[in-house]
Amino acid sequence: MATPLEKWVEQQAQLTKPDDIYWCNGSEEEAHRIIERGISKEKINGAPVFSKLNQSAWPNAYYHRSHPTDVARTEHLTYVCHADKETAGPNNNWMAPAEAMEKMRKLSDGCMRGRTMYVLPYMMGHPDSPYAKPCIQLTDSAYVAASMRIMTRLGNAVIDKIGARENFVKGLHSIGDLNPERRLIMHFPDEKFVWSIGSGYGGNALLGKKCFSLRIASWQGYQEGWLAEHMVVMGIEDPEGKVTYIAAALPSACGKTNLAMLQSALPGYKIWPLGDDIAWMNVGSDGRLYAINPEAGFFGVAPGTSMKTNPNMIRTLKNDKFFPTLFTNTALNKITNEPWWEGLDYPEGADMEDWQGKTWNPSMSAKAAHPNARFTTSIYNCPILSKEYDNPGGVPISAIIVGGRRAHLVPLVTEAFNWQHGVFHAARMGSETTAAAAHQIGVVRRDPMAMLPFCGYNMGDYFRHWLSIGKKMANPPKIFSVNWFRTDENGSFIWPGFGDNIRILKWIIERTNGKAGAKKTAIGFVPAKEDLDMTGLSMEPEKLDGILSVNIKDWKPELEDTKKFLQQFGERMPAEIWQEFAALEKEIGG
Ligand code: SAT
Ligand code: MN
Repeated sequence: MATPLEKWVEQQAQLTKPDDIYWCNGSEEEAHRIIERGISKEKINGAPVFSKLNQSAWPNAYYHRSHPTDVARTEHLTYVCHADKETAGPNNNWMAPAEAMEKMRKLSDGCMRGRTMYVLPYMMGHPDSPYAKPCIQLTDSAYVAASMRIMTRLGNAVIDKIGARENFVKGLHSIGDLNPERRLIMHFPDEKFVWSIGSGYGGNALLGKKCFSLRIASWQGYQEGWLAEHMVVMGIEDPEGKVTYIAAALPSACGKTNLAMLQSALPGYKIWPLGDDIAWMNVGSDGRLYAINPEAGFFGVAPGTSMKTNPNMIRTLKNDKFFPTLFTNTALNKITNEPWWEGLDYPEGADMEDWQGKTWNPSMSAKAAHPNARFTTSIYNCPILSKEYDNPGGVPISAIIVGGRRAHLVPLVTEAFNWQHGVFHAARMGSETTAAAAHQIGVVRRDPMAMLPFCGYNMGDYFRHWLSIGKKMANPPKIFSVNWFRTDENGSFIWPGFGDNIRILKWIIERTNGKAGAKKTAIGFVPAKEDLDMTGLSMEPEKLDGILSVNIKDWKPELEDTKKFLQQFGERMPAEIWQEFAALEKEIGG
């Protein structure tokens, strides 16, 4: 007798009409075959899905160009289909589930004709973790199939885990005709189902990532009492060998991957990453918050990544342990057959093609790599991976960092007075937009907890949920906000960032164990110049003072903008958040 899983796959095949169906087992040998199909059979925009890169410089590496209209998440085409609009909240596009299903059924009828349907059984989280979830994604893209093997724990064992269950996590993905007019990413939270058509790019197509592990999982977490967050998870080892774990929320393309594997500028400090994008967090029986990274790979922004900014990422990309590593929409040096992007030294004698395959040279004003060009590589390739990564119980979190990209106003680091105040910090978080999603770049958008595009339900309820999680913990993490991105009058970054961010992390972990000093300001505790370890970094004292100071009068427009944002959530926004707002308003004065 067919299992519910087999029946479901069969039903989707009847609708989408692939030429054949292939059940993936997750083996390396199979991954080679999928890549091979992408080289010799499947095409995107008339060109092969993959080409093989220079294997001695970049072992296991393959190159992919996505369709030129399909280079970033498309938030305006992303819907969360709860039974009612209020539950989805003003932070989501909403469509009634029946209408959405009907629309998708029409778009999907025969969409896999001439292609193979890959059945991908994958786990989000370690299979032994009580927090892990068995999932199935169907896709007609070799690129997506190969990427999912990197980004998740993919294999046959998941089929056994699902067994006779009906309520496994489901994803149906087709690249369709890649026409943005027929592109939609639909979420059905109560059914744990994501249905995506018309895109082959990252977060739109690798459905285990933002679609399931954030939008659907955040809704599950809300109902079940845990948190699914857009956060880095990392351990920081001090010179005595003590490791403190932290989680950090920064919007897409604000340096989460660089933070997760930072190479310390302070001697004696070491970083042990567990994840660079997603954290699932549960309250443990000891009253602390425990985090796992449900993913198994990195899907990071290539431009700006170099031996100077993130040597550990370059080492990860050059590691040949786990097959394959993918480069998407970078430039390509035809002479050496190596990927290239802005931030790497320009190779002498290069014959460069840009991300669209057009001849390029450095005198051109356009970028060679797309600003959202990505690499996809297994977390097991990371030479500094935390030994706790596969711990099914996760790691205890001592500090939560929230941050954004702000050229002005917001100090380098601020510690919230307490959990509730920290949730308010997160609620009013803003960031200047980047190329990770298709919209105007560089305008401030409120992005609480870096979750605005990923919270699968009303954000007013989300803050209430955060407040209630806080009440469940005897020993909650401290909450900090950071901003590495202040610029001077010439538009240059004031703080060096990257490896020097360890100075801020050191202050943060010392605040969690009462060792570091701070001064109290209207928005929270901020380090005085002398509270930061500046050993080996020369910086004009006035500049450092500038990025550590709070001129509360300047915060008026910020507060007005915050008010407008919070008001959208009406009755759903908890009174506690408005209390914190009122307290700050009072500090700013009329
Ligand atoms: O495209 S993804 O959503 O996977 C990456 C990102 O925007 O953070
Ligand atoms: Mn992200």
